[in-house]
Amino acid sequence: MNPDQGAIEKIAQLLAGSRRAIAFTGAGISTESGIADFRSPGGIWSRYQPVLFQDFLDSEEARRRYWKMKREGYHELKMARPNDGHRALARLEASGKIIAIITQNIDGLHQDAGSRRVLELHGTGRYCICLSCSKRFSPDEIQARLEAGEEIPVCSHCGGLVKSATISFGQSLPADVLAEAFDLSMSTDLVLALGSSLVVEPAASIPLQAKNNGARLVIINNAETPLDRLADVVVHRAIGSTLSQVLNHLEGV
Ligand code: CNA
Repeated sequence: MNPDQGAIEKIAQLLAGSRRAIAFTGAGISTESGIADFRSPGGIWSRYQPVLFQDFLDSEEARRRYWKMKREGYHELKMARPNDGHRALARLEASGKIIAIITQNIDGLHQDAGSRRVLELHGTGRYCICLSCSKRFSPDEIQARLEAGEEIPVCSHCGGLVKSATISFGQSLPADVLAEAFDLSMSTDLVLALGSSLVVEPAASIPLQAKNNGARLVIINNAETPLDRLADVVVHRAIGSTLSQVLNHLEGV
C-alpha cells in the first residue's frame, strides 16, 4: 500500500466536504511539465541571479542579463504542456470541488489544462509589454529579435523598455488580482497549497491567512515548507500522481 494512502483519502474527504476550496500553486506544479522551479537543486536560482525590477529600469547591464535569461528559458516555456497536476485541478474546478486557482506561475499551463478562474499573482510570460506605452509583443517576436542579435529589445512604437509581463522582484503585484486573492483567502474553507516553497511574499501569506481564518490547509510539496507544522495534511511527494490519486478517490474509481 502507498505510504501516503491515508493522507490521500483525507484530502479527498476534505474536498468532498468543502464548499469553497481553492488551490494555491507554485513553480513545483510545473516541474513535471519540464519547467524548472526557482529553489530546487538545479532550479533557476542555481543558474542565474534574479534581476530586480529597479535594476532592470536603471541598468543596461541588468537588462542584458534579463534578456539573456529569458532567451535561454524561452523554449522550455514554449514547449511545456499541462501535466496530471494541472489536469486534476481543471477537473476539480469543472466538478465544483474548487472555485479558483491562485498561482504564482507565469507559464499559463493552468489555463491550457482548462482551468477557468486563474488568478496570476506574478503576471504572465505569455506576452511582453512596453513599460512606457503598454504596447504588447508576442514572446515569439521578441525571441526572434533576440536570436537575430538584439540584446535589449525596445518598443517599436515608442522606443520604451520592453519587458516580459511577469512580475520581477521589487515590482508591484497587480493590485486587483492581489485583492481578489486575499478576498478568497478570507472566504475559503480549504486551501490546497501545491508546489510552492511558501517563502515568496506577499503570495505566501495567502494560504497562511486562510488557515488563520479557519480554513483547512493541505500541502503537497516534495520538500518541507515553513507552513508544514500548521497544515492539516502534508504530503511530501510529487503533485501529479498525488492529485490523480485524490481524484480517483473522489470519483470512486
Ligand atoms: P519555488 O520557490 O521554486 O518552490 C517550488 C517548490 O516546489 C519547492 O519547494 C520544490 O521542492 C517543490 N517541487 C518541485 N517540483 C515538485 C513536484 N513535482 N511535486 C511536488 N513538489 C515539487 O517556487 P514558488 O512558486 O514557491 O516561488 C515563487 C516564484 C517562482 C514565483 O515568483 C514564480 O513566478 C516563480 N516561478 C514560476 C515558474 C512557472 O511559472 N512555472 C517557474 C519558475 C519560477
